[in-house]
Parts: sequence; structure tokens; C-alpha cells
Amino acid sequence: MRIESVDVLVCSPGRAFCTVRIATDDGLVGYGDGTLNGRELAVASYVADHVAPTLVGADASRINDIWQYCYRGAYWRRGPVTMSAISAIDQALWDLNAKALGVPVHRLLGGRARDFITAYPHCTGHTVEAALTDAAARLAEGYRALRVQAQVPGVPTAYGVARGDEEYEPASSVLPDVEEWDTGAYLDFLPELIRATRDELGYGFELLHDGHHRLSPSQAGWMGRRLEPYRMFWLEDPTPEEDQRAFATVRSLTSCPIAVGEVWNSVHDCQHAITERLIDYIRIPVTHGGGLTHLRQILALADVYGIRSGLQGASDISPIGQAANFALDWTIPNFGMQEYMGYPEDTWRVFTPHYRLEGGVITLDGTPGLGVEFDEEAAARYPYEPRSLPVNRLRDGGMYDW
Ligand code: KDG
Ligand code: MG
Repeated sequence: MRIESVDVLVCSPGRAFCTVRIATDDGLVGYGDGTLNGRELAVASYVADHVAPTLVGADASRINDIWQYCYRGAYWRRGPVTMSAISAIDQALWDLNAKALGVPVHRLLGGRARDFITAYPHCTGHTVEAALTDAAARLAEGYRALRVQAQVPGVPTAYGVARGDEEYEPASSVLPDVEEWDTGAYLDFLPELIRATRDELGYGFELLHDGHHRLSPSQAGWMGRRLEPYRMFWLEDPTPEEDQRAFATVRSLTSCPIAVGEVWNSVHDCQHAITERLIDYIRIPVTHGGGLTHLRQILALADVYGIRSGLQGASDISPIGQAANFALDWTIPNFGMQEYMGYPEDTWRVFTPHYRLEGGVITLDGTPGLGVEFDEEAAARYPYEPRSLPVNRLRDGGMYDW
């Protein structure tokens, strides 16, 4: 089982994905997801130009050693590009090894610790009424956890809300769109949205909201206190993630549960937040967190401190990366919640998953590997189309966090 080739396949079936394929001399093939939204080619180059040549001839069964080789051997450690590249290689190796043994990846991780994975979708609208109509429709489909976002009055575009009637997709323009942000309008609006959601739809489901890194710690504490009566499952990313110590201020001001981590990439990004119990849910997805090999260590550390998983599952995590998330969701003791945003229709012409999402829960069959087929011929029909995430400016033109 020697590695014969490591290739990168970048395609855009409805949105861009960066997939790594590893093939061995005995004919096995594994696939991994290295999609980094708006920076796909940086990961592709990292893998193709800097890592692939060093792995040819390596024993593909030595996943742990290959992970250490990629991480310690790089000297320039951590960061989203490096850790997404390592993740794609790591996922492809887990996929390949599980296929070699004829078992799903979760069997290699010790087997299932639960019967299904609870997922939450995105509910959104240009008005509170429209967002609640969307949320009611999802409850009718069987979801028992919902993320609710809506247009902030007076702010022309909002995170999590589509432009016009299109499906929401944050990276939608070739060059970054410039959005406008008003923190005061958001502080006034969000408690109203959450109150209306509970008044209209009741308490029989878990309620989540993503603040997308836009408040200061004291504003986040103020907001959390106002959301407390509505029993939030979590308030996500109330403040920018790189300041781990800021969560201590948020914690001291509110009991609203906090979910953080979708832009963290390694255990060193979250070590303080975990060991000081500053957060409740950790959101690093397998795709950006160094793969299954590294993320399971992070989740094991989190478990010691009573912190549960809430792995990111936006559409920029490919179906392969999602399946890697699910392999951990199945097996860890501290599962909390799984995001499932969904994909554009064309994505399913390239990726064929064996997981099922029905009635708000995810189940898997016994397909060996990660359980997602990647059709390379179909992928070739969707050449890469670059798309950028927006940037945010305040009314006075100053740059702000998006
Ligand atoms: O690429 C950026 C998206 O992954 C991010 O905006 C999605 O915040 C997000 C979420 O919670 O899914
Ligand atoms: Mg988020």
C-alpha cells in the first residue's frame, strides 16, 4: 500500500471545492476535502507543489506518521492553508485505509456512540416574518434544531441572508462585494428576532444564531443577557475568534451558551478557550482542522472540560468533508450538534453521498471509507470559477469584521 500519486481536483459544481485524491500501487483510491472558501488555489498549490512530491512511495497505512511528517516537517506550522492541506491528505488516507479494510471510517474510530446525528439547517429571510415562515417549514420537515438569521432593518445586506430570491451563498462574486454594517441596528434587532421566533414557534426545538464575529465582548455580554429568556442552544461567534481571552468577558456577563471555532485550525488556537472553559461548543470542521487525526485530539481535550462539538457544516465544506465530520459526530462522547447548510443542485452531479439526511437527523449506511463517491469526469465538466467572500465596512467607510 505505497502512495503512487497525490492529485488535487478543483471544480465548481454550483460552488468551488478543492478535493485531494491519493492513489496507491495496489489500486486503492481515497478522497479528502481541502476546500478553503475563496482561497481554494492556495490549498491546491500547497498540496500539489509542496506536499505531493514528498509523499510518493510512503506507506499509506501509516496515517499518524504521515500527519506528523506534514505538520512537524513543514516548520511553518498551523494556519488555514496549511491545516486544510494536511486535512485533505489525512481524510484521503482515512478513506483509503477504511476502503482497504472494507469498513466505514467510523468503525476505525471505535464504532458508533449514538444512533443518529442531530443536524441544524439555516433559516433565513428578508423580514422576521419570512425567516419564521422558513423556520416553520423546517420544523414541519422534522428538524428539531434551527439556526435563525434575518435582514437587519436599515442594513442593506446581512450575513446569512440571500440577496433577492437566490439561495444564500456567502462567496458569490468574483471580487469581494463590499457590505455595510451597523452594530447598533443589530443590537436593537436580534433580541426582537429571537423573541418573535419563540413567541411564534414555541420552545420545542433548539434555537441557534450566528453573530459572525461582529460584537465587542461587552456588547456580546449585553446581547447574551437579552437572549437568556429564550433558552438559546447557542450564540455563535459573538466576537472575533482570534482573541481567545475575550470569551472570558463574554462568559462573565452572560449564561447564554457560546459556540466558537470555525476559523480556528489547530489545538493551539483553542487551548486557552478550552482549558479555561470559556466556550460551550467547538466548531472547527475536519476540513480546516488538520483532518480526523488532529480534530479528534481537539475534541478529546474539549471533552475533558465539558465542551461539546458543533462542527461547521456550511456549503464550503464539501460532502466529503461533511462525511468526515459525521465520522467524528458518530464516535465521540461529547457530540453536541452538527450544522448542515446544504448544497447547490449541481454539487450532487459530482458528489454522491451514502449518508442520509431525513427528518432533521443524519444516518449512514455501511459503505466502506468516508462513504462519498467523487465522479472525476463530472467534476471536469465544472471547471473552477473563483468566488470571494464579501468584506464589511462601517457607515463611515472603516473596515470591519465580516
Ligand atoms: O466561508 C465562510 C462560511 O463558511 C461561513 O460564513 C459560514 O459562519 C458560517 C457558518 O456558521 O456556517
Ligand atoms: Mg458561523
